[in-house]
Amino acid sequence: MTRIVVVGAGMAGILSAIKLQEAGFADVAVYEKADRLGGTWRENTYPGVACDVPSHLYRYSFAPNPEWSQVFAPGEEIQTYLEDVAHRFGVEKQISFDTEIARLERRDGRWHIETTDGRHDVADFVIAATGVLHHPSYPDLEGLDTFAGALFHSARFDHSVALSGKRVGIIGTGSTAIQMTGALVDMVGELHLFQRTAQWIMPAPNRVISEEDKAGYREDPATMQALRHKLATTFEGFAAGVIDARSEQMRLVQRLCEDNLNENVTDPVLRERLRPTYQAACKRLILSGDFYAAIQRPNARLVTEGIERIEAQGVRTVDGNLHELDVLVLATGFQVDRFMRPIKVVGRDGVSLDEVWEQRPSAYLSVSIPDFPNLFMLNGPNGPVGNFSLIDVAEIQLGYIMQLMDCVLDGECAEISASQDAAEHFETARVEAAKNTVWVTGCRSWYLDDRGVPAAWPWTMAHFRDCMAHPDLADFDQVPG
Ligand code: N01
Repeated sequence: MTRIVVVGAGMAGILSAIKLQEAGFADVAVYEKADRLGGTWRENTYPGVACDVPSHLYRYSFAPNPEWSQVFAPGEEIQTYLEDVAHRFGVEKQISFDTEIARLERRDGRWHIETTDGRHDVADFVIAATGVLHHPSYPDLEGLDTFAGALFHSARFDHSVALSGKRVGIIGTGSTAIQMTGALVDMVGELHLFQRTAQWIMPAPNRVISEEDKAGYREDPATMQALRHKLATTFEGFAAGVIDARSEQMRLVQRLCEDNLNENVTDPVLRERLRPTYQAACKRLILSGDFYAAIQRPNARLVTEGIERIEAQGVRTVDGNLHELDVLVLATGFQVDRFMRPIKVVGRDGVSLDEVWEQRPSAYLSVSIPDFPNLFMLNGPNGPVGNFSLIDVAEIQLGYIMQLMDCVLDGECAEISASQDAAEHFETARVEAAKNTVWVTGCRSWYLDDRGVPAAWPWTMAHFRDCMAHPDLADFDQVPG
């Protein structure tokens, strides 16, 4: 019987388990290092956490949900949705919780799996569903360990710390910090937001979905489908805009963001401190309906002076001021180049993934790595990470991966992986196309790799769908059994 191991029980791992079960695979194991499924939605529990893709778009195509409470559902609701879907489709039993994989090794034509607690398994295929925004990035700030108050990363939010009336600092102004600012400002005594780089904010109020609308979606799912279609069209239009920095869509986004800033921040000094000096959408565009109001509350302080060091009492900025704090939250993002790592992955003829990815991660069409046969990635390197529903992306990738698996299962070959030539050709084309995108118009962001090349899909969603519809088998090494 074909054995398949899925790494990770987040959104993409659950998807894999469901789709593999549907396709008749009876021997599927999902390894999850935590004690609960949910991935990013299990880990990010900070106040204000919500998806920045509308919920009617961020859901499995086979599990529409008429119950979303808001346009951008809170994280907890998405976590419950994922748990509910896993339960409804009966895949929870396939998940081994508290089981972290330490090593994946290709030996004797199969994948040998070793867990951190010394267990072993063997599989014919491995699907890595390990996520992108997973490993917290901690800032390299002097004195971080000397802070006397509570200090934690946004993805490790410590809910045992009482915030009411406290002086709370947030380092960072990415999507996380912006969401947290709106949620915390009225709860805390003082909120100090440490901004290294200003952000363009696209106005996007998080409207509550009425009971009447929900009843309509329940009674007539076609209306929900129509809404999803409308949202997808809007997002794909935006995504088509970001790959051409001079596009009409980018001009519109720029204007909407400028109007938002000009019309909603009254103090001209604060307004200019909040005004970015780069093109809107160069960094991942932030959607928010409450940030400007929050940062203008009397107890909110925007700190734009650079951080000199962290001291026991708070944050010392380069102008010599000490911003005294009780709590410091690091909303400083993620190490986005990890993917399956720190798992030690050893492919054909002993080749190690750490060596192959020594400079930076790459993969043919973001799913397959030369010399790592029968191992595939969902939301792997350089895929469509920005401005799409990652659930849609994973569903499309999984359909492609299952066609590659069929080549083996139909006996056409024993192992399949992208050829070196195809992977190099894809990478060259991707780097070339990325030159036109808004992501390279002069800002620092997590989209950019060590060379400053966007580690993202620089084409349209339609092109992604075309590429992923059917594998071009000429691009693959197929080793006979
Ligand atoms: O992280 P980020 P994030 N000193 O990398 C600053 C997704 N997301 O967690 O801009 C001072 O965007 C850094 O400053 P700068 C979404 O895709 C999704 O906010 O580099 N500051 C920046 O402001 C998002 O894009 C949802 O100058 C330092 C911030 O930290 C992605 O996650 C919700 C610093 C990091 O911003 C990541 O967002 C929220 C230092 N030493 C987020 N180091 C959902 O939909 C870093 N910074 C679930």
